[in-house]
Amino acid sequence: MKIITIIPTYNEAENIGPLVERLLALDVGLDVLVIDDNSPDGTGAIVAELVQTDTRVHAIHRPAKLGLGTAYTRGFLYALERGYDRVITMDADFSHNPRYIPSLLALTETHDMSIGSRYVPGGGVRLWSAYRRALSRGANLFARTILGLEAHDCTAGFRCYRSHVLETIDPTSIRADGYSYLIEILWRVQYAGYRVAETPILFTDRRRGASKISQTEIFKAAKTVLRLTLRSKPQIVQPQATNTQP
Ligand SMILES: Nc1nc2c(ncn2[C@@H]2O[C@H](COP(=O)(O)OP(=O)(O)OP(=O)(O)O)[C@@H](O)[C@H]2O)c(=O)[nH]1
Ligand SMILES: [Mg+2]
Repeated sequence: MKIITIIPTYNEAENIGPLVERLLALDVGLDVLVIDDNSPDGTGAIVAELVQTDTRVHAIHRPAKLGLGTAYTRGFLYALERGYDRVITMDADFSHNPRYIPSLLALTETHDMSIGSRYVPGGGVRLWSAYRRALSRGANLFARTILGLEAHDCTAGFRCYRSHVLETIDPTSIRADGYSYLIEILWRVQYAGYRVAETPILFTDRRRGASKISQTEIFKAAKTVLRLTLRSKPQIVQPQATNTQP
């Protein structure tokens, strides 16, 4: 089975080397794809060096900060073109601990998509301010009640998709960015009838580097939820269901 982990980066020079090293040391046989948006701190050069030293490391260098959503989409296309079976996404800042990857992968044996979730029993957040906690909780409550999403952590970026899911939902047509992108993709996946599972994770605030979340990001997420509410459910042809054991 071919597995790829997509990591979008913007100013993650201190994190990307150690993270890639941890990922490659995992006993699951995965490749890594870093999508860097010409980070001013030189993340791109570090990644280019990693590509030279290990054939499992791949990189896409984009000319400017084009946003998290389009970075994911670019990565999904790369993975689909090259026939990967599983596509994992994670942040570069060690908020998403690589040790959860085996559980995420295991869940995709019986489900079409898995989420590393802060909001299921056993999961949680560490080192987050009360403000960030409230914000994240609020965003999820909003998405779950208004959009009827069943997952408990709808804004989590730590996910694993079976590749046929990405083919069906066509990420290139998603206009939303950042958290909104994650909400929209989950919305499409759920309403296409795919099976989504969550595994608890302990989410830790970024170890190093600067935060990129902004007020604008939060307003954008709220706007996306409202836009999706007003739209009819996606008309996606029912895909081949995953063959699950009773
Ligand atoms: N390629 C690319 N990556 C991005 C962009 N914005 C953020 N990222 C990366 O996306 C991941 C998530 O972004 P974070 O800055 O950690 O966002 P967050 O977790 O909401 O907030 P903090 O951890 O507090 O900064 C990280 O790996 C970032 O480096 C972007 O415009 N382009
Ligand atoms: Mg982060």
